[in-house]
Amino acid sequence: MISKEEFLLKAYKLGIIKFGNFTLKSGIQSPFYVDLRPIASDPELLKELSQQLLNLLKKSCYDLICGVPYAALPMATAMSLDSGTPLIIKRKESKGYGTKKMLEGIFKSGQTCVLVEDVITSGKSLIETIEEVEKEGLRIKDIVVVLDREQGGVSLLKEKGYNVYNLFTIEEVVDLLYKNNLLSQEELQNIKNFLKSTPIVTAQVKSSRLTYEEKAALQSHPAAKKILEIAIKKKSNLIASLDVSTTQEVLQLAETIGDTIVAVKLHTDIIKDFSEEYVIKLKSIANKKNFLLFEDRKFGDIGNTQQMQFEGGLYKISDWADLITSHVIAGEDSLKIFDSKVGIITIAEMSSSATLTDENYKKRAIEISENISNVIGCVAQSKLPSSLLLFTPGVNLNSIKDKKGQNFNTPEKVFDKNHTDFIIVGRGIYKSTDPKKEALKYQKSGWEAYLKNISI
Ligand code: 5BU
Repeated sequence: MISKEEFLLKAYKLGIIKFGNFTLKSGIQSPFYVDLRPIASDPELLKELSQQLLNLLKKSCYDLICGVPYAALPMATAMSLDSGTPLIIKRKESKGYGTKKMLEGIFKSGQTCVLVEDVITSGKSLIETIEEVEKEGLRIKDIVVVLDREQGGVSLLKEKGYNVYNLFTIEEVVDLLYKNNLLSQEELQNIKNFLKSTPIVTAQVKSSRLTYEEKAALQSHPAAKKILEIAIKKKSNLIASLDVSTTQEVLQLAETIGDTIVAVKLHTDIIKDFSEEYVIKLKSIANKKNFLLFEDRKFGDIGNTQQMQFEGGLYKISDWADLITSHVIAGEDSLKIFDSKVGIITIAEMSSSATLTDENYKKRAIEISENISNVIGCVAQSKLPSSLLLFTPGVNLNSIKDKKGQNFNTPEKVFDKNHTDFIIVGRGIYKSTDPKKEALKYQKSGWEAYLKNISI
């Protein structure tokens, strides 16, 4: 491998940096212009660049490489060939949802992907790529960049928790060129003044999370379509978890807060006086107030037992639940026994401290969920691929944890960080002295967080 300086001088000869007076995309007048694309016209130099970039990543662990389109594509390809790491390709053009994929190549959610970028200015293109890649369930920890124009992009990405490794900063480049008599003192000063005086640009990026309308168009299961339609109609993404112990309390709460929610989530096995009559009354309130019935049964057994638990026993869940939760612990076949009418929500990741649902578990849970047609989404505490709806429990506006292992986040946080679809609130509502007022508060706060999430 040649030195960085030698590499730069060879690249300079190809015309990757020009000095003069240039108008940038942003309208700013710049005394230099950088374009790294010519490097691909010199295969030896491209190979050299790939080695330099791989060297920056020598302490990183990753399964895949992805270049930010288009300029970094040859670089990422060369790195893939050099390192034997599979390449994935991100499309630049927008696609008709449900028809073409945004990421091409073979990958599985949960894998770690390194991003490669040629020049970073505000970080906008990188953030767009990150959103697309993470949406498919891939993890990004490291980003490698050939040149940092020192305009705010690197700090923005670091703030967001990514490691950014850059081969050069623009300052280093001009210093090296000056040292090699390729730049006059005056030009050097001119550039340095420009760098000092140019305002830091903050990337304004359109969020790439899908809207409820877009998700409804993607979903084929009736329960998924229904919950999204209710969300749009009621301007609510709130699921109330009514973890109370009598049918009277459930019915009363359902009646009181029914207008503000998309579903009532239940743990029917904690109710003392369950009866068929209760189910009839609850269904009638659900119809009147337009919300779904969601039994949080968390099935976790072999298919044969789960089927008996779902269809039989006291509760006959299959008779009335629109949605149910199930673990994936017993493997894919155990999930195939549920009636196709019920929407299954798998448990991919739990909200409790020290849960065993680590990254690898989540990755496998997502794979299984994507293979079963009536799985409509997952319970998780981080982003999911856009084909699955994300249901987030552990939401509370007033607490950060309880004393039994539960962790809470605010609606704003789970939308902002995880692009959730539905918030699940238990004690925040049913334990309050005024559940109606509190449900309205969560409805409003969840909806505002969603609107903010789709607009930024
Ligand atoms: P809370 O009172 O807001 O903590 O109630 C949360 C509800 O969501 C409760 O019924 C839990 O059983 C449920 N839950 C959860 O809190 N965390 C998880 O990871 C899963 C379910 Br899965």
